[in-house]
Amino acid sequence: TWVISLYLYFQISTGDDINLKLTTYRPRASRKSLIKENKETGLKATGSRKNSFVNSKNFLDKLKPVLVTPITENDADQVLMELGMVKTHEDKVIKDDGYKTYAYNVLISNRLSLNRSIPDTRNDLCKTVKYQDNLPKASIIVCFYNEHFQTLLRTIQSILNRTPGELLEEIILVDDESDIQNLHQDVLEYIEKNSLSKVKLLKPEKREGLIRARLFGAHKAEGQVLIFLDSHIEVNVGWIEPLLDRIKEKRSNVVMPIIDIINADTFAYSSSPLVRGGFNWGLHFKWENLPKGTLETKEDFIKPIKSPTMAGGLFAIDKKYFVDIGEYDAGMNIWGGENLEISFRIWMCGGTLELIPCSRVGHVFRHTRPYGSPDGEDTMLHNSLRVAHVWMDDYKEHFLKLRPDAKSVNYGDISSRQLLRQELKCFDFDWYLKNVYPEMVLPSDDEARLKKKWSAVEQDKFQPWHQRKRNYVDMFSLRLSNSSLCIEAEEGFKTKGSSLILRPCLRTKNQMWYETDKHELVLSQLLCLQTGKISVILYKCHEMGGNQEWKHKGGKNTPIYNLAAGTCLGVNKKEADGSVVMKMCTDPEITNWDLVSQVN
Ligand code: LR7
Ligand code: MN
Repeated sequence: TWVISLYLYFQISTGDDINLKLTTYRPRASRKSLIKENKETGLKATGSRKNSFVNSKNFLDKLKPVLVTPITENDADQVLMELGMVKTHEDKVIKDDGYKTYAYNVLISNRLSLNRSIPDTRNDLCKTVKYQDNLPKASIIVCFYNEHFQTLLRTIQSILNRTPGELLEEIILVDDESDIQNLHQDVLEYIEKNSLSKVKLLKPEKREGLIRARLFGAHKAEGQVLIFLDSHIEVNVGWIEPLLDRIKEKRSNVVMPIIDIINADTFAYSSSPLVRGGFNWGLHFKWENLPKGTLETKEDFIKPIKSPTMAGGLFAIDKKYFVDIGEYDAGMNIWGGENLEISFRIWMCGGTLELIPCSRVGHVFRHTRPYGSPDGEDTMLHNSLRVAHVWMDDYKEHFLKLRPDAKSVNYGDISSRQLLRQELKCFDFDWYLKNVYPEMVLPSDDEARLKKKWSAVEQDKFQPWHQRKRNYVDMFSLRLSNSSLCIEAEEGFKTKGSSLILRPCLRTKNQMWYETDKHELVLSQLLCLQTGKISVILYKCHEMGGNQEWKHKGGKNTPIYNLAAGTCLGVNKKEADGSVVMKMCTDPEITNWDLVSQVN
């Protein structure tokens, strides 16, 4: 592990990609003599953690770029932990500034290979599916505004690495007037230096917002199929074939991959369950469970699944069909609403919208959006009003009732979109609700009450599958190693916001930690241990990992690590009433802990 780690850091400091493949993992228990082999080079690293060696003098020199850096397997936690560590002041600045500009952990993104491997999250049956010959070629359109350089490059590399050349017409990057210094130039240089002949970098004359930027890209595209992707994604193996296959069957099939999760704090890649797109009367997109009976046989897990709406960012559509049904509403600004607009339009005007379970693409789900619109407009509201007035007939009243603030909002001229609807002879919204989305209920008082909580609702839309019952896997008190002091809540386990301090160990509720399968530490099954930059508090469990996700080796004398913070659980002084704080894990004074089981 240490050779590997050293190597990683060597590579990081030289700014190269991390080209190391760790293929062979033994279960944690039998890890004493683990072998790490780089398949492409045949180089091996063997040894225990304390004493490792490699079988070649020119180990570092000889490594050729390979497509792997597994970091999401359980056993690779160690590597990921290394990658996430904030070791210097400079690291901290990079990380903090990164969160401000991009709303995710760029420290980790910088350190990960652009060609890292990710787990194949498909159902096993997908591997046996045969697709038609002569699938159409795709133009992939990736718009970006102020995207983090390495993360954008990883998006591009993942597409190049996992898309058969004969199916890829081109990748069209649309730089939507990013104002990050040198970003445009750097991307251009990367394309030229690596002779990426299929990658084209374009730039509209002014900031257009993602909707018009996509239109700009689509108008330059030459492939038969358009695939839109966000700029912070990684496509998975075999992602494109099932999408193109379905479009080849019928050009009015609009298809989406399952959107896997790239954790914004750790960049760990994990599988998403099969959920479909819906919406609420505030016109916010939401994920929801599939109707009962959708998944009954084994085969159901790989069949296309009809979805009333799309999240927006990732889908494939026949180019001519895209034009025929009216592309996008060019009157929409910056961000929001276009996903419901195109969803309603596809269904109401004769197409279908489907999820393709065998196609998997990871997306960095951010907790916040790091940009607004240049003039401060609430573009989500502006765009939603256009959706409501063009497509929703009388049902728009439900939306308007929820948003009295919308009355004074100018949503521009919608006549050309109304004309489009007439010309396409689309079904009405009532048909859509009855035939495509019968599960949708009319607003109840409950939902009306929600109108004061829009921000909360918007947060919720992202990962509803996290909102399930907590699953406890262990229970212990946390004792400072070589002491008889334990962590407890200063203001009691029921107090949200309480800080944590050291007190003599007692078997009280106030010192009883429950660990969940998502690595949360829940004091007395109530509130979660949560890290700030330095402080540590008890807070409501949000079930989103990040600042509430703690890693440790178990047993005695283990550091307790928070990947999102890149730091470890420590104390300001090792005596009673000492405060629990976050510390550098490399601190010579690093605090280790004993997980003291409550039964013995
Ligand atoms: O002005 C802009 N110009 C741009 O080019 C603003 C954004 N963009 C780019 C941006 O760099 C990114 O690549 O547009 C893309 C989408 O912006 P994000 O990543 O900030 O949006 P999001 O992922 O938060 O939002 C989802 O909803 C949006 C509604 O307008 C878009 O449809 C996004 O594509 C969509 N993303 C997804 O569907 C991925 C899954 C997330 C969910 C749910
Ligand atoms: Mn996105």
